[in-house]
Amino acid sequence: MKNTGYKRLFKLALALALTGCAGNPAVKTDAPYPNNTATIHDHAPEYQTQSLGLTGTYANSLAVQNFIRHMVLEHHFSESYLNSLFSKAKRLDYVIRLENPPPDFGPKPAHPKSGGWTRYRQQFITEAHINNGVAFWSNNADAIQKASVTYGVDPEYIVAIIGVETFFGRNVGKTRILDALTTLAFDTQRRAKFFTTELENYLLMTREEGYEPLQPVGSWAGAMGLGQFMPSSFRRLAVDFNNDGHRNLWDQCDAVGSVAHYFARNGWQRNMPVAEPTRGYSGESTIELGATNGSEYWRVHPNFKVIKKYNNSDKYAMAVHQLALAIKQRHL
Ligand SMILES: [Ca+2]
Repeated sequence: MKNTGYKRLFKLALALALTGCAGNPAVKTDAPYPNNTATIHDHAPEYQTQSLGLTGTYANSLAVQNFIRHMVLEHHFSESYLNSLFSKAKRLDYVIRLENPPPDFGPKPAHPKSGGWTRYRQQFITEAHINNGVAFWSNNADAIQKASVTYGVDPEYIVAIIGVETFFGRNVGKTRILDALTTLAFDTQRRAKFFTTELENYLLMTREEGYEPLQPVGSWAGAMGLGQFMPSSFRRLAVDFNNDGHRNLWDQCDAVGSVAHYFARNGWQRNMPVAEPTRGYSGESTIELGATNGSEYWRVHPNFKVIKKYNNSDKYAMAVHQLALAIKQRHL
């Protein structure tokens, strides 16, 4: 076993030396991922045939029991292992509150709220975001260049997404993913089906990637890493961009490659326009944003819609676009 460890270390060192990905990171993130490679089976010895039973918060939840049964039948997880895992899952009240905002009564306004865009923009188009974006780009120059060429994505948009999502890795979230997704799947209604599927993907992801399921942390909604991927996106689109044998979205290099891959798979076209200001509303490809001093109108292109695949909001996509341009201007 020792020999395997050394080989792995050697391979890791070689991969880092070749790619130059991990050198001089712009920000240091606490590692919210396991540093061992134990698989899920290590915790579920095969001789354990007698069910240990479900205890804890979800001891009497029929929905959790049914979910465990599904994972056993469909994906051949050990029942006693999942019982033990879900016995440690916690119901998080703040997650329930965030998923259920107070209802918005009244008719939908014909125009966006005055000032809504201005306030949103002020959160992301800041000196700190621009300067840290330039630093992130410099510190990950090789990876960003390689990702841009490999996937055909303009580099400034890779940087800007990571800036808007997690302030370049500083805010990757502190909620245990297992707790977040268990709470959302079994203690909320609105998107319970979606989150149940994400929980299923999460357990599969931990098994495939060798994560200990109680360890990864992220957003209250279960998004992970610098690019805030949900588990289904992680399984489909994350890439091992530093070639160390693991897809690790808390790693800057893997995150850069994975965000670019996400964009490519959603149809990004390099060197094509994203949006430009226009005067007034002129049909399908115009959006209206509520600024403090009146509405702004923008003509948007297919790349704008690709950004919205990441987060389906005009304000979000416009913030990514404007941050990308600001970072690029200062980087050059
Ligand atoms: Ca990797």
